[in-house]
This record gives sequence, C-alpha cells and structure tokens, in this order.
Amino acid sequence: MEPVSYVDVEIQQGIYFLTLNRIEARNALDAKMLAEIEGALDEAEKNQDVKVIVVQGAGGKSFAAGADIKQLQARKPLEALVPGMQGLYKKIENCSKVTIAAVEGYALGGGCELALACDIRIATKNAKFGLPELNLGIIPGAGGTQRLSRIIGKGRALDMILTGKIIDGEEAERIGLVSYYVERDKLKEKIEEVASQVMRKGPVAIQLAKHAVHKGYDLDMETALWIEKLSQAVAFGTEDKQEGTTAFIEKRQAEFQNK
Ligand code: CO8
Repeated sequence: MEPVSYVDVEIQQGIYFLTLNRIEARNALDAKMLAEIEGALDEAEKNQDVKVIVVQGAGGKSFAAGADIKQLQARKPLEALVPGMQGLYKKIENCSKVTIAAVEGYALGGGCELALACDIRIATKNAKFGLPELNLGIIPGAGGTQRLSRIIGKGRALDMILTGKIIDGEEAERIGLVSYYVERDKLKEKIEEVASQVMRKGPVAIQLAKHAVHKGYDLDMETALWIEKLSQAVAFGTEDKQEGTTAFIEKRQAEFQNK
C-alpha cells in the first residue's frame, strides 16, 4: 500500500502553507518527505497567486527532528556528495517567493538547517533549536556550518555545533537566530502579519532585494554593491516603481502589478 503523504499543502490568500506531517517520527526528514517538499516547492514556485511560502511542522511538538537517522545509518561516503538535503535547501534559498519558517517544538539538525534556509524565522516559546549532528559522529551537512555562522556569528555557531546544545525560542530571538518569538496561540496571527507586510510590497522589488542580500552576502563588498546597483537599475525600469512612487505622492496605497 502506498504510504500516506508526509507533506500537506494549503493556499490561503497568497500564502502557501507547506506542513511537514510525519508526527510519529517527530517530522524527521526521510527521502520521501524531502522529495515531497521539493515537489511542493516547485508547485508553489509556478503558482503566480503564491507570494509567500510558510514552512511549518504538524502536531505542535516538532518542526522537524532532522534527517531520518535510520536512513542516515545506511549512507555511504559518496552518498554525501550528491546535492541531497543541501541542494534542496539551496533551492529554498534561491526560491523566487519569500519563505518563512514557523517553528514550534524541535528544529534539530536538518530541521534547524531547513529553518536557516528560509528568509524569515518565527519561533514559539516551545521551539527548540539545535545542531546535534556531532552526537551521531557526523556534521551539520545541509548548510548548517555555513548558514548558522552567517546568521548568528561564528563564535555562537561554533558553540552550538560543537556542544550540540539546544536553545529555546526566546534564546533564539535574543541571539538573532529568529526574528520573532511569540506565544504558541499567537503564531498564526504572527505568520499572517509578517506575510501580509511582505505581500504589500512590489513583487519584482521583493525578488531583487532578497537575491541581492543572499547573493551579495558571500561576495566582496565591491561586487556585492554592484549587484545591488544592477538590481536597482532593473527596479527603476518597472511599472511597479512608477506605481509605488506615484501612490506615495498621491497619498494612497500602492497597487503593484508585478511588472
Ligand atoms: N530520525 C528518525 N526517527 C526519529 C528522529 C530522526 N531524526 N527523531 C525522532 N525519531 C523517531 C524516534 O525514533 C521515535 O520513533 P519510535 O516511536 O519508532 O521509537 C519517534 O520519532 C519519537 O521519538 P522520541 O521517542 O525520541 O521522542 P521524544 O519526544 O522523546 O524526543 C527528540 C524528541 C528530542 C526530537 C528526539 O527524538 C531526538 O533527539 N531525535 C533526534 C534528533 C537528531 O539527532 N537530529 C539530527 C539528525 S542528523 C541530521 O539532521 C543531519 C542533517 C544533515 C544530513 C546531510 C546528509 C548528507
């Protein structure tokens, strides 16, 4: 019998909710779930009505408890060289839509790395972030060694990776691992608030800004500033720029057309 789907999707007013649903294994990311995440991402990418993708975990106790350790155990060295989870997370980072990780419960290992690949992170009080891979004799291999240090700084990242310590949502906000920390019953409200702020912006400008930050971050300042300049030149040629500036002058809300 074909196993049930591990990913639920739902579109609500421009927001694509991608929910990891393998509650019995704390939403651990096995090959099937990773393939389903990729399929959902491709679908969201193609859908013009989707402006924001929210990644979340079903059940409230776990966002994702990392790669499936039972599958990991059978992996051989060369299997770590395929794009795999790292490739999928790069695809999430490169996605044309804005991505938000809404973290309740455990975001460990590959689960934490999934949240790190999203543009914006929101955590609840019961969120628990950690990169415990060293306990298993492996390293964070889905972008964690690089993205965590870029987001919270090298010292704090090394501390989290080398000790495998787990921090809660409040601590995650204090050190800048997440942008927002909310009570569990306020999560949906916060997601909608952040998503609607994003969705009010010009879609072309959103993409240009997102990619200028992601791509520019790893470049020398001179080249990164040139990317910014070129992106701005593109923005200057859009109808959205005319609409945005005209709306300000006319004291009304802009109505962007993605042009
Ligand atoms: N993989 C597989 N199964 C898991 C995982 C996991 N990561 N996490 C939990 N489960 C399963 C358990 O085996 C258990 O199954 P069963 O009921 O059949 O025994 C069920 O989920 C419930 O788990 P617990 O009883 O442990 O639940 P608790 O609520 O007591 O604890 C925890 C929850 C704290 C999340 C605990 O399950 C745990 O520590 N899980 C492992 C966390 C971890 O180490 N994650 C890192 C995994 S490695 C990784 O992510 C590498 C990413 C990079 C890979 C790159 C490859 C190239």
